[in-house]
Amino acid sequence: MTTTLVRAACPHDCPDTCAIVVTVEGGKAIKVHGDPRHPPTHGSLCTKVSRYTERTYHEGRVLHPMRRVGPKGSGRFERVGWDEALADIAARLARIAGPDGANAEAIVPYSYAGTMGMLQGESIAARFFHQLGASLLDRTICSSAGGEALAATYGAKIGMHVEHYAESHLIVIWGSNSITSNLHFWTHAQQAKRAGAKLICIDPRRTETAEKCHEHIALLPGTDGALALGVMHELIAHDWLDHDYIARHTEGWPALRERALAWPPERVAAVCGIAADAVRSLARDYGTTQPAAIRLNYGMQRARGGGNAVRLVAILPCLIGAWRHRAGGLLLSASGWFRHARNDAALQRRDLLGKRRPRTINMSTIGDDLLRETGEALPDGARFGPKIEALVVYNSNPVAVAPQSVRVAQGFAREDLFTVVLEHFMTDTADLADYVLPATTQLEHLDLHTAYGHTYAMLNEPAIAPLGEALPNTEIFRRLAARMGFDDPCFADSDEALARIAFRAPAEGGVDFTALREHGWVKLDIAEAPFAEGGFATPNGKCRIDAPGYGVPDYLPNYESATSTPELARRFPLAMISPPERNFLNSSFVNVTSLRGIDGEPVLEIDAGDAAKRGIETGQRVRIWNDRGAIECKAVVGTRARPGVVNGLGVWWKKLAKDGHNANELTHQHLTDIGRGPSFYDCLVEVEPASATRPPSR
Ligand SMILES: Nc1nc2c(c(=O)[nH]1)N[C@H]1C(S)=C(S)[C@@H](COP(=O)(O)OP(=O)(O)OC[C@H]3O[C@@H](n4cnc5c(=O)[nH]c(N)nc54)[C@H](O)[C@@H]3O)O[C@H]1N2
Ligand SMILES: Nc1nc2c(c(=O)[nH]1)N[C@H]1C(S)=C(S)[C@@H](COP(=O)(O)OP(=O)(O)OC[C@H]3O[C@@H](n4cnc5c(=O)[nH]c(N)nc54)[C@H](O)[C@@H]3O)O[C@H]1N2
Ligand SMILES: [Mo]
Repeated sequence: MTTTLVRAACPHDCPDTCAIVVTVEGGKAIKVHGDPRHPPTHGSLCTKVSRYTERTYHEGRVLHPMRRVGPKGSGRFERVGWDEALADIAARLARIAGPDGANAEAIVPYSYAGTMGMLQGESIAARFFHQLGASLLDRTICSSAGGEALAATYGAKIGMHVEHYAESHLIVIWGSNSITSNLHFWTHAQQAKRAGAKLICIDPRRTETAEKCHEHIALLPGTDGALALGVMHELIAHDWLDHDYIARHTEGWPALRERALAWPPERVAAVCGIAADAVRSLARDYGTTQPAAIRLNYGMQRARGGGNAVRLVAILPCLIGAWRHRAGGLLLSASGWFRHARNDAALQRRDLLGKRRPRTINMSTIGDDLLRETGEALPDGARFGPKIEALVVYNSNPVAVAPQSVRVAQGFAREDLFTVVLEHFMTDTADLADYVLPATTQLEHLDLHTAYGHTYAMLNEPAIAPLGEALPNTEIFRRLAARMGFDDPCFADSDEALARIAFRAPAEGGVDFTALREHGWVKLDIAEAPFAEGGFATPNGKCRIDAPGYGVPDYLPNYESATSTPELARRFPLAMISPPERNFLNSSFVNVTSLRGIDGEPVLEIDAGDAAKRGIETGQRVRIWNDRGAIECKAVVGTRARPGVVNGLGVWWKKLAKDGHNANELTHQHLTDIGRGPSFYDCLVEVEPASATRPPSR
């Protein structure tokens, strides 16, 4: 039997985007391992992706087109041929779109980052929906608050090289559980720690990462903006400022300086629920250590004021001149470094819209939007447009991941909604589809990747033939386009042809495809300390402390908190956050038995004092509820949760949880201050021992 090694890239929504080598024997992928030559990920894979063959050959893979036979949600499907499925889907979409596509906005694509691939993400799919004139989708569910906030401040989502954290003398890990969600960064941080650097973690939860740092500041969720203002207060009071850097490379500091002076440590401490000395000590470390680096991540931006909080934290490196060093500054996302390299216009062909300007649906309010009628008045006074009649879902599992999922599931359950889901598995979303179409996994298709935690463009070669009748997303939309009679030649582009146009040419700041094919990855050409002399991506190169359209950032209290909604807080006194679970990737991998087995069932972490007050002990089943829903979990009492905050880990498949529910039944659809994102971690609940007689109904 011949053994071949195939070069691949991890497709998942994670900053690390690892280089993978797949071992193939007799046409079967038998093993995946990290590629040790890839500098940012150096040959190690996480627990999840090292099980990728188990996921690909999983007995639950959808391998044939399936059509619903029972009532919506009954889970009864029959196998149909591709031709029959595509003919019927095309006919139904054409009927909904109406003559001349006048009602095409009633059709909505729903996709996110199940794969982050440039081809299997938004290439032929985007062309298809543009040609159709379907509603556009605002892809806000993960990072839009922080992303837009960073771009408002620095002009783009750009920051430090992840490798340089190894040389930092102080690392502040702010709103991130690196060991869980950014493992390869953690390797660099550990290197720095061994060389004597101090590590500080700012996170309401005592995470695996927090317990390995020298200090942990367990603030209340959504209060990071106040903490950043408090740090500024101390930097000013002790004159730990780099006046020269501020004068030359920022604009708007005087107004923020004024604002920060109103935030002495005692006020910050009261808002954040921490000791005033913790604020002083953080500011002293930050103001007196160089090079100082912040690893900011998306945890803090999932609350009402998340965008402003990101802006406040992002400004700190300018105040102390941290950017002068290559091991100083900040990294939230590196994806903006690829903005000139990617040729999304060529891949996605927005020009196919012509003069049409379809409405935009925000994916974070899909629950409400699926339940709206034609022309309904919206909270901002605008009108909704046509009722949503069809959804085409790919690379996403909205029934599990979108906020306030009681409403989402209600929407998906509409008998008059036509839903097509392209998937690997029968997820909670696929269960509510009219058609489920089998998609290939990363081992079975060609793709290209950029990254948001490092600066290497990557290639993924197919390692094995598609299983069963599975097809790449690109091919499914190609065939559907043909059925719809879309005759623009762009719908005939093969994956190979798409790969060759996905990046601009090297002379235009792009990536050489031949080099990519030869080496598997290409590093972008970026200066070692890119902002040592300012030169941010803003029009005048300065950090915009006062940014047009955003103003000077400020602390905004949560939608739900003791100060903003005291009456609600009396009924629901605990703040719930629901951060990622180490052994899953959002809702992906929940169905991989060996990974689910590690935890067995969803848990709720609760502080010992809060538990004692409610008569709750570890291992006991508890009911967690608010006005939006109720779920049941196993309680874990202990030090991971701080007083007043409970942690419900992971986005479980509802149907694989004992009670058939997940944490998103408690979250709401209010959007963040910046970027129109969800505020998953801005959520009040109450907890009690689950009674044997009362089911978790609402
Ligand atoms: N294993 C694993 N890895 C993942 C994922 C996964 O599900 N599992 N998800 C991937 C995805 S989609 C993303 S976007 C990234 C996310 O990457 P990160 O943003 O780094 O991910 P998290 O681990 O969610 O870190 C968020 C941390 O913020 C904390 N937090 C919650 N609220 C607040 C707050 O108000 N302030 C502060 N300071 N901290 C807060 C949480 O307790 C959590 O520890 O991770 C990716 N990597
Ligand atoms: N309560 C709470 N909710 C959250 C979060 C949280 O922290 N707390 N995190 C949020 C965040 S950060 C994010 S990014 C979202 C993530 O939400 P999603 O992007 O929906 O992520 P997943 O849950 O991983 O679902 C991705 C689906 O895509 C499928 N898929 C993968 N590759 C392919 C492919 O090539 N083709 C097709 N057709 N399908 C494919 C997978 O099988 C999987 O079912 O969830 C958000 N929801
Ligand atoms: Mo995400």
